[in-house]
Amino acid sequence: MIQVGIIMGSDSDLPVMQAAADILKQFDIAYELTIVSAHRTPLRMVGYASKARDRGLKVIIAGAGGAAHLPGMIASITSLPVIGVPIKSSNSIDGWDSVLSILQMPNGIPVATVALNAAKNAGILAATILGAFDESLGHKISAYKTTLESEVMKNVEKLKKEGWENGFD
Ligand code: RP5
Repeated sequence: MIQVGIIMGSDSDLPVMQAAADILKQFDIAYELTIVSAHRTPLRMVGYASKARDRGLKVIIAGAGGAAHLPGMIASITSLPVIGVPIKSSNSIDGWDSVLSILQMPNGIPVATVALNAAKNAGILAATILGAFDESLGHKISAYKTTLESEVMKNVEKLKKEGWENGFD
């Protein structure tokens, strides 16, 4: 059963949003992915958000660039958690427009905003939300974090071998 809906304002967002799909796949979480534009397909946006919970989705990841109204508008309609991915798109002023549009939501309508282009983190956050209610998924997320730690510790050892004094261990 599909648990996560990944939506984006344009097909030009796909190269960034792909990372959310990739990490969800890694965690064996079923997802769907499509284009929903707040400005170009407003009725589709309302339909998607209104039906999401009844269709069985648990979390929505929404990415958009420029005047990025999609995540906030989806959050204004659905009772599901919405994770927003600001995208540095071709119409963006260095990504700031998108970051601020998604981040600075009014009281009452939160969007969990990740960093610019950080679709991978959006996927991890979606998995973490689902993992709060699913022990086996929770274990997978813990294991993933352990691999991150191991990678850093490998590099700590590598720097030591190269002769850098870390003064700690
Ligand atoms: C936003 O405008 C989309 O999310 C995309 O990031 C940006 C540019 O869209 P295109 O002109 O490439 O379709 O609504």
